[in-house]
Amino acid sequence: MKNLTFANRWNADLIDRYYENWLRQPESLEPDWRAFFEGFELGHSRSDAEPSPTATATATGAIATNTGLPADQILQARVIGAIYAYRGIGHTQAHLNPLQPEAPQNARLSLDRLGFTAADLDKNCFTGNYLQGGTMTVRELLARLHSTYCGTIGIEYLQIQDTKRRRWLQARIEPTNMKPALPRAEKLRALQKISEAEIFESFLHTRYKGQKRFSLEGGETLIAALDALAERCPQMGVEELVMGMAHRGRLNVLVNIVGKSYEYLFREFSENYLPDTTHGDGDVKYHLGYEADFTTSAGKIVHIGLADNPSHLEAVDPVVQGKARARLRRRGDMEERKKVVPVLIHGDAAFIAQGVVAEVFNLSRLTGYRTGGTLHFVVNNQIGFTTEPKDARSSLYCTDIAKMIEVPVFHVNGDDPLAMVMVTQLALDYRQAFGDDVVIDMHCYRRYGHNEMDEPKFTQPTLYQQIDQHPHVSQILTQRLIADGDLTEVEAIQFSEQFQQSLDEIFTRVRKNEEDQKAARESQRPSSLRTPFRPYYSFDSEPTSVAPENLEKVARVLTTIPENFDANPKIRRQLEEKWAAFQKGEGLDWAMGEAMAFGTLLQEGTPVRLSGQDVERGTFSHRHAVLYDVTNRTPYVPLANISPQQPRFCVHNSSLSEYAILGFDYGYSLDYPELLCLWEAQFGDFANGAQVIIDQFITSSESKWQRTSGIVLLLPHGYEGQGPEHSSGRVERFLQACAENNIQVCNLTTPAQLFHALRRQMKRTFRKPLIIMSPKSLLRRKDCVSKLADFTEGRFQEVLDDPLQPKSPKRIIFCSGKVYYDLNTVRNDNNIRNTAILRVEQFYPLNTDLIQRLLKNYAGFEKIVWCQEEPRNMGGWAFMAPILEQICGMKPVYAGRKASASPACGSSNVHKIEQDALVEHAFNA
Ligand SMILES: Cc1ncc(C[n+]2csc(CCOP(=O)(O)OP(=O)(O)O)c2C)c(N)n1
Repeated sequence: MKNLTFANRWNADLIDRYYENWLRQPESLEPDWRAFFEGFELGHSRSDAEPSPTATATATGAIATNTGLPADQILQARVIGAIYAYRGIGHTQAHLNPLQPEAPQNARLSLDRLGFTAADLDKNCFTGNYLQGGTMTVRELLARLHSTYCGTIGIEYLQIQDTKRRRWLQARIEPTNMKPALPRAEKLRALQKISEAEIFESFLHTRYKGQKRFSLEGGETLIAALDALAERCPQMGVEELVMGMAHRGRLNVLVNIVGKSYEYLFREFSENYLPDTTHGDGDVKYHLGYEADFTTSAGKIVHIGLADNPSHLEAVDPVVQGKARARLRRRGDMEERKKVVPVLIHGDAAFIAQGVVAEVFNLSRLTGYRTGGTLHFVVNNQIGFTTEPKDARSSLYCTDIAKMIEVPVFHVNGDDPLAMVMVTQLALDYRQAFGDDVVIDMHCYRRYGHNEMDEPKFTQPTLYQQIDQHPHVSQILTQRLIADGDLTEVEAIQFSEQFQQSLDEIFTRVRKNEEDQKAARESQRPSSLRTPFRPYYSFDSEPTSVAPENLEKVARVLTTIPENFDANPKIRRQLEEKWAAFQKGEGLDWAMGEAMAFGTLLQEGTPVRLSGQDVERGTFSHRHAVLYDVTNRTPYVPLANISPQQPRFCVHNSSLSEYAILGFDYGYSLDYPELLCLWEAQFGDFANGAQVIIDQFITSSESKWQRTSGIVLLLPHGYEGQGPEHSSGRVERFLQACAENNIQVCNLTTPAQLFHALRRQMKRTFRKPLIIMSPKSLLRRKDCVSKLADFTEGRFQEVLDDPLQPKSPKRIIFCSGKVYYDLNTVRNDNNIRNTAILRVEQFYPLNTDLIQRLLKNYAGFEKIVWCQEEPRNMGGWAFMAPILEQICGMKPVYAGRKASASPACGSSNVHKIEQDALVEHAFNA
């Protein structure tokens, strides 16, 4: 305790540390220190809480102690307690809600509950690690703490365990008192941006009555904040912002931040507007993305892109992360991750309620998925459609989910734009310093209904009466700037008149001159990455076979264990077998097919990224893309050692998420089309956890937004008696979504087919998502192997002919995937000669010409059968039956499981009985 009399700024950190230790393990400290912290704790404990044995409540409610400690030490302990209390819960009495005239009061921060009496106020105290130590009166201290932590900004940061980060924040928060000291030019710019935002909305409101625009009004401060962000980017080393946001205020952001021209946007609103797509379905205007260069007031360029997004709230979040990661790679910033910043704008109701938000937070520090920190803005208008916060969340704040990753959360009153600008600048600086996310929760309101056709007074009559009376944020800021001497009344009026006038001019021009419209539209087309929609597909491709010497180089690396590397003996043996197979030129298995596709692509300069749960080893222990030394777990990645010049091979075990991870990799594939980007599901069944990404992005983004992706989905699929959730990649769902050549759906049966399919994916001039029902038992099936010649000479075959080429078969069985091997076994075992088996390797786009060509060799067949292992309402049956009928001129017979509510049965015995029956049926039906 003696030390305490010497408490000063140099040992404030020490006191802090002792305090943390005391909280965790009081007995670890000396008795003096224990007594000190007990006093401290009493100082800021609730007076109605159970008193500690050493404390008694006095008649005034203040706490007296009988520790025997001198009064000044008790006072000092309470001072430290008060500092902690304000830092921890000051935000609960910050004035955040613009619709409330007063800030809320939190009794825990009352003088009484902090343990002070009026008589303490003029006593001097030591401030510990607050403002680097020093002395001031208790009155001054409390006033200052109140002003810092309970103004129009509420800050939550004590959830951050890392002292460095907390100290950094304190150094920015406490000396500035969280009172923005912006240069006049920045203040005027904020006003200008808010005015532009307001006038833009009111312009659309009066000119395009009845059209949905999801007005930002009530939250216009967002535009000033985003502008301040872009303005600060160059000095913080940021070259690009990758943004994602939902409907609210999107048009405003597109025009006032991203740089879409007014002409272009107004044209989309005009009655005569027809999108200029000849194919594809397009999308509503408040879903469309855009990208352009933003020029700062200092003449520097920041590239800003806003991602296209569907109505599904928050679904775009992981996509934006993937896009940002791809663009970081483009800019060669794969270590520090400072040049590109993802920015996500959320609604309060969606942010706390949509689970994908938590999934995305969880990606923020993972090696394969981190993007160097995301800035989150919440347009917290205190309502979700008609639902109020009490029905929308169980947490205090809509941002509480962010606390799971220990990042700072700023709550800001949206009627204080200068505070928003200050916090935004601070947030970017923090992100650049620590590579972490930051959350800014802007408390505002929604001036109209959910959209412009919606009457909010049906459900929130009193709230909306209040909102009707509430002044616009531009008025509030104008008054403040006038009061501070930054602006004259005349200047303010002039500014808004000028802007209104220029909008009027643009509007007239748009109406009058169709030609101008076209020119403006063309010149405003985003320059990169967006390709005109053409539902183009070709079965052709550049050759995908590989010269034997190149294959050998790859195979050698894949099967060679480095010297001094102590490999697992089973893996060593497997690699020896693989090398022997390669040398023999036959018996190359599935894993080899995949690894040789990756290896040869890398050899030719194409980078590869594979992501998903446990993909490094592979769920079924077949891949072993990363080997671990058995003595020290040093990793070795054979595919990263193909050649010194090769691009990166990235393989990442992912978090246990489908939605966020598939969204991420889809986003990656959009903005890095030169890379082979694969996502593997643990079992295909789990892909439906990512159904929103499949439906809203992968299958439809080309048609809606002219965005093409070459992502590959590997979905382990096959009926092997493992039960309802380990059998089906739900091929039927993908087939139902097929149209306009949007995706490719495959169910492959040989390693060489996989090799060519993966290589073909990168060798063509167009990109289409590739969905592969990938195998499980076939990974080890002895007859599911390919010859080396299939790699050096072959190409991908959409339909595989029968290798036995039976003469004049009476029956043709069509099938796809693993069941082929079961059929072939029965045919061999029973010496059946009159049946040909054709394999549909690519369901969509289906190469019907090829089927017709193959059938010519089997002229005279009398019956066609579609055999599948999936239930009748699943698998390829519904898709293939009408096509086969058309091609063959006869109805196909169905051989497969009966229609079923669940994809597979739970008993492996029943499975076997069913499987045997359906295979037999294919030959007898
Ligand atoms: C996943 C999903 N569920 C439901 C909806 C329908 N919906 C559209 S906006 C909205 C309310 C959103 O509230 P909030 O997130 O607070 O944003 P705000 O509209 O208030 O800006 C709802 C429920 C949707 N678009 N997406």
